[in-house]
Order: sequence, then C-alpha cells, then structure tokens
Amino acid sequence: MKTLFEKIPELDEFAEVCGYLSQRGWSEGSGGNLSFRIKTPSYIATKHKNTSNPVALPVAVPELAGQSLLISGTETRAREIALRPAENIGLYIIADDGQSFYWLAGNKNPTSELPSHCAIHQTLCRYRPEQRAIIHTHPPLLIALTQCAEFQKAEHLSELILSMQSEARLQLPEGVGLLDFHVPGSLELGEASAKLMQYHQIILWYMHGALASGKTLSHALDQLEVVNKAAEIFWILKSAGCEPCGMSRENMQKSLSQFGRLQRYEQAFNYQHRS
Ligand code: 2HA
Ligand code: ZN
Repeated sequence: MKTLFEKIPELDEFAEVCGYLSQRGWSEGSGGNLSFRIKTPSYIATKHKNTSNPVALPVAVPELAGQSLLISGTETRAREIALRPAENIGLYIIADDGQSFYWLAGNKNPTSELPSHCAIHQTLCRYRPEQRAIIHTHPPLLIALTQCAEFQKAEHLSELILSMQSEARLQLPEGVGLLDFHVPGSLELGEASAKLMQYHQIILWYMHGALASGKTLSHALDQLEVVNKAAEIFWILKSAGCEPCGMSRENMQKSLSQFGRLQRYEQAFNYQHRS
C-alpha cells in the first residue's frame, strides 16, 4: 500500500524526469539536483510541529513561507531516484518566518543545494509564479559551450546557438543566461543564479552545467532539450569542419514576430546594459 507521501502526484514525474536525466548521461553519479514547489498537502501541514526540528536557512525566503518543496536527497543518484522516489526525494516545508525549514516526509537529508533552490524558487515566486520546477544537471554539450572563447557573452551564445534550429528561440525568446565560475554547491552560486533566473528560464554555469525552470519538471526538461538540441547541431557542424552560421536575423525576427514574441527577444539582454 502506498503511503500518503507516495501518493503525491508530482513524485512520479520527479522520478520519471530523473530517469531521463540519467539515461541521457546528463546526471552522472549523484550529479545534479531537482526541486518542485507545492502547496503543502493539508494532511501533513501541521505534522512538522510535532515531528521535526527547524533547520535555519542562510537566506531569507519570505515568499516561500508555508510552501513546500519536493527536493533530491543529498548524494542521491538520478538513476536511483527514478527507481525508488520515496526513498530518495524529501518533502520540506518552509517555516512561516521564511528563515528555516522542516522535514515532512521521505528522504531526511536534503541536497546541500537546498538553500540555493529556495533562493531560486523565491525568484520564480516573484517573477514567474506559474513556474514551480527547477532542474540542475550536467549536459556535456552545454558545458562544452561554456568553454568556447567565442561564447563568453550570453547574448552572443544565445543568438548563435538558438539559431541552429528554427523553433529554439521561439521556445526561449529571452535566450540563455551565463554565469561565471562559482564553487559548486556554494550559496554564492545559488544566489547569483537566483538573480539571473529573473531574466532567463535557462542559465549555463561555466565549467559546470545547466539550470532550468519550468511549470513542471517535464517542462523544465523540455527547455533543456531545446537548448541541448541546438548545441548538438552546433557541435555536429563543428566536428564536420563546417562553420555553423544559423538562421539569418531577418528569418529569426519574422518567426518571432509571427508568434508575438519579438519584443521578448529584442529586450532579452537589456538588463546587461543598465547600470
Ligand atoms: O548535487 O551537481 O552542483 C550535485 C551537483 C552540485
Ligand atoms: Zn552540479
């Protein structure tokens, strides 16, 4: 018989997405971590007061007060989350003061990136509240892009890579953000990501991996697949000795205009030009 925790519908999707991340070789070993923000299920809403102690958060996340996160356990492998989600995923509630969290169900040791996920969810609550999912993973074709001298500017990377396939920029008119090197797992990386996620649904971490947001975990994976496909075309052409040229700006603008997304594209990197 399934426990109440195992009946949370998003648990199955979490497991399914982890299976894909593992099969693609994007989340090797215990690489990567995921979270999904949910309304705290009423049957466990009060339980934490009796059963677990508060753990302080190094960042204040008042917008998340009372909400809960399904999040990967520390050192859990994507391929094992896929097989045994209830063992490897934990459910945590953010306390009413927005400065601590409590364990509610499932895995009891959250990824050390929990504070970073909280900071990013806080950005999502403010700017794209319909987006509840975060995936961090290590797709090799995207990590390789961050090491190309020609792609040290996010605007140029987005312009060329997302022009490799005619629908990529339609899916991500704001393009892809880029973060400089930060120590893996550091709060500094989490906070810098939270800031940049205000403007982009996908960001790449220099020498490390990718971060995606979405309405659901499957949607966040869709977004990663779109960028990965575009990068794959880029690397195929490079490997064949062809210089990838991508769509013309005129065709890009025509497509975006047809779908009512031209303004989002044209304003995508304006934040970089503000002081
Ligand atoms: O959780 O990928 O960046 C493992 C990681 C940290
Ligand atoms: Zn990582």
